[in-house]
Amino acid sequence: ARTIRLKDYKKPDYTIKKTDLTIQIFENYTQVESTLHMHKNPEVVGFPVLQLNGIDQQIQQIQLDELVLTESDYQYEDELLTVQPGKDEFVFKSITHIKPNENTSLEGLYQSGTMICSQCEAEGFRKITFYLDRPDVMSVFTTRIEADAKQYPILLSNGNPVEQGELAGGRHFATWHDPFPKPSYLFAAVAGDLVRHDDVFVTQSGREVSLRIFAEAHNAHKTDFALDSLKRSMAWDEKRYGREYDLDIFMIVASDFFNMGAMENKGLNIFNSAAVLASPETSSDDRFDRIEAIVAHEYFHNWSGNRVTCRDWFQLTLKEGLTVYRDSQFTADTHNATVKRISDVDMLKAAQFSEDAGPNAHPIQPQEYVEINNFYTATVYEKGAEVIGMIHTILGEALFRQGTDLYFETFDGQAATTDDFIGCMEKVSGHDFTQFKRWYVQAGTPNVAVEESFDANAGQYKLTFTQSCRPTPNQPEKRPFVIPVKMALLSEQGKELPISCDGDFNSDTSVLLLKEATTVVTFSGLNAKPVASLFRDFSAPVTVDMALSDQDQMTLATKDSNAFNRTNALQSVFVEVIRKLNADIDSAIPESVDELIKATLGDGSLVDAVKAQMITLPSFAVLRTMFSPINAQALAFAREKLKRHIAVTFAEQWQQLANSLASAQPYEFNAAEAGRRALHGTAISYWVSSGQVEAINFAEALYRAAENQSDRLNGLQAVLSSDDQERSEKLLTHYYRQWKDDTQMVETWLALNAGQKSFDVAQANALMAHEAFDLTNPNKVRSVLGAFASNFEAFHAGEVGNYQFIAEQIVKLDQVNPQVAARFTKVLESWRVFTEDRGVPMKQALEMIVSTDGLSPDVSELAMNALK
Ligand code: HT7
Ligand code: ZN
Repeated sequence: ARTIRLKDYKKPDYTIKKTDLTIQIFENYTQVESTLHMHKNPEVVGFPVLQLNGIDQQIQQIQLDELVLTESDYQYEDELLTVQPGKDEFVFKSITHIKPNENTSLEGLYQSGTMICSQCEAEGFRKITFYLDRPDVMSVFTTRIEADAKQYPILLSNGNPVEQGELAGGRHFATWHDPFPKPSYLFAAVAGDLVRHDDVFVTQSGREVSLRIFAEAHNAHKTDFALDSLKRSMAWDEKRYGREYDLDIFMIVASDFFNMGAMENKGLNIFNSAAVLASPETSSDDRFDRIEAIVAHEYFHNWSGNRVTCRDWFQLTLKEGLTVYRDSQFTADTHNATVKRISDVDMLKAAQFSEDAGPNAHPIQPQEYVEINNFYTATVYEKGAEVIGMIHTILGEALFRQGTDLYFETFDGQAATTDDFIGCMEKVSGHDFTQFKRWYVQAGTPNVAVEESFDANAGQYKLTFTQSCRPTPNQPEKRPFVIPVKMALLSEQGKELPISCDGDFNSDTSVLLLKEATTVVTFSGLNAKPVASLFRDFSAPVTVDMALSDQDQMTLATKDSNAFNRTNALQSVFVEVIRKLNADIDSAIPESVDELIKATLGDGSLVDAVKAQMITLPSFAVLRTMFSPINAQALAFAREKLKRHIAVTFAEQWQQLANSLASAQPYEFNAAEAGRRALHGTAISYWVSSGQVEAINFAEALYRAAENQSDRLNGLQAVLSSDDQERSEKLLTHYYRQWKDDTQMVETWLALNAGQKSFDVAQANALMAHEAFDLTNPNKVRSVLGAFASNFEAFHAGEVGNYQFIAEQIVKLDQVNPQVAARFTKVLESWRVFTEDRGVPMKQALEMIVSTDGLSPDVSELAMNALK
């Protein structure tokens, strides 16, 4: 497989001004007729050959202007069709056949349940027809779809509908025109027997936009929440970013077979059913949260991604980092900003810090790739959003907004670069981002070591910040990053003190900038040693080492006025206790743990959701990034011991909360109610963990009586985490019987099974043989293999044979769906961090994968890197 490098970027020799497609869907194949109105790039001398991308195209006819080419006039090999146009302006036409019903990769045009749908990002369009399948070729598309009228009454594509009608033989057609030039990755087509739900949005300039959500009949009753989320997203983007929707119609289609969450195709978003369909009966609060965020994310792409797109795939973070940042702001504005920040940072630490520490570490702007699908990562998305967030932190809201306005105006209708974006920020602010741009090209999570000293006589407090960043593949040395430290100095009572210092400190934003490897800052006018609250709201994606006295740690964990930092301080206490227990399971649990839990539970100023986040122990996904080597069993025991300690010590309080936080009111999804249910679930989980029989009875009763999925899962998950195997099995059997006809509930059921502490290979095989499982359906695969692999206690602290099992599944899945298979190789890439008893079998499993014949570039790129 070929390595693609950013430094080799070259403008295309030819562009496609206009694309006319006719897609005729037949029983066993689909015919695609494509007419491309092409121009030679005026800067190019002579007449280079035209090479169009195309995968699995059965050629029926190739034509240049009026001339039908014979086989000797063109060449089709290595997924490229080569012709010689010999003109500045010409029409290229192809007629090809493709087989959507045999396409299990779920890229290109494929069958999903009863419908046919498309997925083109990043390079799926070349599976539909021959094309210059690269994002800097932007074209105006007109698409006509023809199909059997009974089987596929709904025919959709991008843009506005222009014509529809009947055809002979029970067939019909619909034609769509998208006036906005777009790259092929934003193309979409759908044919199906779908139920439609309508709404209307009136834009700020008074235009009426039709909103439509389509789903197969079995999913059709769950679209209200997504429609509502969409309208709120549209209004928010107008208000916060001045961005108005542009077409007359905005459509969403729900698909049961989908590789990722959703896709922002122009005017026709296609969603994984699990990321759009919600009902209180079947969706937990987390699911509602996720759906709202994904609907918003895809909608926001209409500007950050579609109107302004990426020049090449090395610019992916330009649209993804910015859009993740925008959707996080939307959720923060809509619900509770602290809750959102805590959960985003948790996710960053779990998914991105581990990526940065592993063999596939890459900067948010990778410099090379083999398979672009492998770069839709937490680094490009989530760390990319953190980088945008740092720009916001440095400039402040007003300048940041001027910068995005300038960016959208200047590059509207163009394929842009990350430099173009930064250039706009520099223009509006006069700030020099040259050094800051290192965040785009250097991989790895920087560490900031902080030392403090206090001179009581001079009233001076000194902080010394030393930044470093470990080597990552191909980057042995890093140059210093620009690191914004949002900060406050607190009195022992937690009061914020005025800041006067000699550092690069902005008192309007409370942000101190670190630019050197070592920065020393002296704060003056202090009559007692302050407590430093640093990196407030996680102002930079770094790890921090600072030795704090117990007293300062307590001040931060109980009194810091920044709720994010307060939570972080409390969680650090848990981490340190787990660290001690990990080294010696008999070590004593300090009293500070009890004091902190007591103070947190008794603090009336904290909202329920934050309370729940504060007292929940750090997940294994986060913990594992803090241990090297990881002794999986020791870590599992350590966390369990601390959990039981808190459970038993506060059993009475958990019981009281389990009762007082119960509600018989009808389900409502809002921040306060979701927070109440989160704290309720946390209390029940601790109470059950205390071992009291009443607790597990309470959890089972809650499960059985629940009228919404959040309550149901609060009860069920508590039972499943207990040692009561029999009861767990009974409830899981009951759950499946009750919900076996609901696709999303069945996916959850599979994941609940695979999430049990005792889950093993035998159970995994049984689950994969169950009628509910389907290897060609990514949601089902993720529910079983994904849930098993992220179940630390079962997967890493269980049998070492788990690694061989997952390797075998990856190899099998690779034949069906390489993109999804590749995601699972990441499970094994951290083999070097584990103690040998796990690390060696993990490595052997990777070796088995790599030695397999016919591996996809997707899997082989990641697996080979992991072994380097
Ligand atoms: N821009 C999309 C990324 C994507 C994707 C989506 C669905 C299936 C396959 C895909 N490959 C890449 C999703 C997003 O970030 O909004
Ligand atoms: Zn996106």
